[in-house]
Amino acid sequence: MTDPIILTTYDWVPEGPRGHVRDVRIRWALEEAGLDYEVATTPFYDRGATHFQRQPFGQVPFLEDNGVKLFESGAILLHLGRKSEKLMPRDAQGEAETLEWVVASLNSMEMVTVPWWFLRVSGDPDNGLAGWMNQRFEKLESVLAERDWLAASRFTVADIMMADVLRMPMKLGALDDFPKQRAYVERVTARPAFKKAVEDQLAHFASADRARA
Ligand SMILES: N[C@@H](CCC(=O)N[C@@H](CS)C(=O)NCC(=O)O)C(=O)O
Repeated sequence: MTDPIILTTYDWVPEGPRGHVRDVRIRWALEEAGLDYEVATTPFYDRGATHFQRQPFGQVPFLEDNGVKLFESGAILLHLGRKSEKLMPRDAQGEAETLEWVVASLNSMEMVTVPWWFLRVSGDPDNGLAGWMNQRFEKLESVLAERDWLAASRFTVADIMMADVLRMPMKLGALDDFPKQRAYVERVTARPAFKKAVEDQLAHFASADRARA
């Protein structure tokens, strides 16, 4: 008998990041896998010692799975991948491809997309990162010209991570010249588990608004 997995996110966030707070990646994977889970909260404004013990940077998400505690959305997705074959194949090559593309999503793509969009929404649209970011988009475009899914010729947690990383640049028009990536994001986010994850996150923060009113 196992307890539900506990996913922690903020108790409230401003309007801007709603739908994009990184707990959505984890909700999405949990929904895909059909794993039993509950959502817990930690204060957005008053980040105390308990929060920093669980997430050393005072961020979300973090997870507890029957005594196993971990932070970092990539680590959490890979942990869930080990729990469910729906998220990660069991053959060695398929698993290796899933691992490499989860890490590539974070360390080759998100490491430039986040600074780009953060500076852009902070009032510095010509922040000089677009050229570097576009080099990455050009390479990924070639990859996605040849396949529907990043790893193992099937949906995996690598697609959750990459599609979620690409969502904000796409929203801000950065993928306008990259049709394969736009089609990829549309294909992956058409999955019912993604739609439920976003709806649940939006409902969570809307209910926090009502509680604060
Ligand atoms: N590398 C971390 C990044 C986590 C992160 O940036 N979380 C955001 C929410 S999406 C956050 O907590 N931001 C508040 C802050 O950085 O103070 C991960 O992937 O889990």
